[in-house]
Amino acid sequence: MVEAVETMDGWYSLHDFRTVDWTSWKLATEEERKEAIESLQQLLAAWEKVEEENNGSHVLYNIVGQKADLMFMFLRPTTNELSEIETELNKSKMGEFLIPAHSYVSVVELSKYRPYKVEKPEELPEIAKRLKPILPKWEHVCFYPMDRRRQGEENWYTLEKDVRGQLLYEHSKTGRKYAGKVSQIITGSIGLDDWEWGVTLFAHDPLQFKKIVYEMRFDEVSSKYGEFGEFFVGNHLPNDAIAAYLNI
Ligand code: 76R
Repeated sequence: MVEAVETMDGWYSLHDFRTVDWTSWKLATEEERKEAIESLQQLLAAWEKVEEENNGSHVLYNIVGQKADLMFMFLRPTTNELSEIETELNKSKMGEFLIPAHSYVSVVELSKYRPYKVEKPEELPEIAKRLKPILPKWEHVCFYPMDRRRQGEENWYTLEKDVRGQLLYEHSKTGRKYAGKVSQIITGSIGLDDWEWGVTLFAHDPLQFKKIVYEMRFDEVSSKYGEFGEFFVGNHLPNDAIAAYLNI
């Protein structure tokens, strides 16, 4: 029988996409808009405190194109906290002007394809840091979900573990060429959301998303076994740029 791989799982993740209801935003009074921006700043300040205390992490990006306007990505130890955050945002004054556009639930994942010398590698500081990462606040983000193919001869789930491990090792060699240019967080979503993995990439230059994804298309693990969902790409929205972004 084909052996599954053991995974190391870290913080739960919520990608929360919102569209600004620009019509009601424009109809709102100056005071209401101010109150709404302040409510968002308050939430961000509270989430920053969580991040400083290493109990989670978050980022906010402005999505390019019509799929959404904003993407929040939250990492927390439990799905309850993610749900609370989502509700908190909905209840806030800003929430009155945010229409849910899309969401994705997953958990930060590393697999144990390569052998580790210790029994509990998830406790090694460098691994623990990758399972519970402080999200980079790089200028650009790219998010998309993906599956491993299960069709005819191209079935990832009938490949032996060492073969899958070898293919992923080849894949990682392509990935490493982008060190410093692209930072990736792989989140597992089997049993949690519609696709099997979420891919979140951060870059200083959005062209690097096209370069890495294109180059990886030729790695066997993607050319034979990769199926991809919808792509979202965005620009970092730092706290001090939110008011200007919403200013009308
Ligand atoms: O353990 C590690 O993180 C190192 C080896 C590695 C694994 C096991 C690795 C390295 N990846 C692994 C697993 Mn990856 N990765 C993707 C995508 O668009 C595409 O074609 C694929 C989307 C990108 C861009 C990317 C980048 N990787 C995985 C898995 C889980 C598969 C499974 O278990 O079946 C998926 C879905 C996936 C997808 N990967 C790297 C990168 C980069 C940049 C690296 C090098 C990171 C580094 O070494 O610093």
